[in-house]
Amino acid sequence: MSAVASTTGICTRRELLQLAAGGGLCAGALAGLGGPAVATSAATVAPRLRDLAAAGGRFYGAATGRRQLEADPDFARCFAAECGLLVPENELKWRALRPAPDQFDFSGADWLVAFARRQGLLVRGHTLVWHDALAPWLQTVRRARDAEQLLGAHIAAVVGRYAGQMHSWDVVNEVINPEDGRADGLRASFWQARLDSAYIELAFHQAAAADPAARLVLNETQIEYDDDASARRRDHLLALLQRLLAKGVPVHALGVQSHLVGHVASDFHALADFLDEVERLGLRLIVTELDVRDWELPAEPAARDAAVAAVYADYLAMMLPRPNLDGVVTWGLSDRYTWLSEYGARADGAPVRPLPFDHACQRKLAWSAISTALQTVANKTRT
Ligand code: 9MR
Repeated sequence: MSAVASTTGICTRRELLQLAAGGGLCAGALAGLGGPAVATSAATVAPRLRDLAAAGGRFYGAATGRRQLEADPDFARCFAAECGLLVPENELKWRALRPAPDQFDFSGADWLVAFARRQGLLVRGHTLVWHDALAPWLQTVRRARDAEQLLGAHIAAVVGRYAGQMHSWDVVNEVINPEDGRADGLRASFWQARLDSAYIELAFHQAAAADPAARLVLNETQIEYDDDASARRRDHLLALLQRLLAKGVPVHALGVQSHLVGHVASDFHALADFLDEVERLGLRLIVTELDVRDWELPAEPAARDAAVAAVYADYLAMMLPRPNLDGVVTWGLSDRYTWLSEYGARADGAPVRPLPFDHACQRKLAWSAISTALQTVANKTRT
């Protein structure tokens, strides 16, 4: 059974669920929740997620944006204190980087990479090839030859600019979509239409040439649950990874996005079996975009937080001890800044609470769940 523990106590998953149903708060759940790690009094500084992760040979990090860090010093302090890695949430997408066919705008990404360097954080690059957030002018590119030239030059320029500074790159993002009806399960995207599935190999080879040190990641979504749709995606994904590796394409890791839902209970056993196969292929694993959507959970914040934390606990109990896992990234750090405010809004209009820190950048039960899972791995590493 997974549990949310801390230095002074432990809160089992059952207690979290009782809490979600309106029960009282257990002692363990409260420990470590005194606030963000930036508190100045030594007495209130609990271990930070970045240190707990490092003690177990993992990293903990989060996605963020220049505007958040620049305009909100409290948030920036909390981010730098708690995270060991930063992912630009939008600044490295084509829409941000490519205002015109012959132009690059690196201002946002450069700012974030400089922030990370000042704070001693690793950086992950996200993302070189995606069907979404494309530059609008790309739609005028029709010929395969032009698309290939553009993609190659884009990757050479972007990956080359940050060569030696990136822990890893999401080279291709969300390329599986069986709903599009292709036999190989690949998504019918802009890139697929122009270059057929060759764009995937091309992207990995180009990225490897531009930065031989970065871990090259195939990042995928909606593969986490035990339902038929996820199972189909996992089957196509495994076949794709096998094909790429058999051809010598430099894929180093699978990114498991991990956008989870609070009202669906799971022990993630189907995902675990799939990840066993992926690890047997010799690939590393990264949890790249973890958050827990709370839109169908009760309105009362304490109950909601407990249900969200139980999902974090169950998921990370399966994920974190995996031998090939590099680390965990949450898609945002504080509920103050999350894509789910827009894309996962609640019917009752209450602000969403999917992340480890609340709107005021105070630690929540989800923080305890992550910290416990990290601590468990760190303890095993020591013994
Ligand atoms: O969180 C991101 C949001 O701010 C953007 O508007 C959106 C479109 O670019 O992308 C969101 O991030 C996505 C990530 O890049 C890929 N996986 C799904 C994420 C959530 O939609």
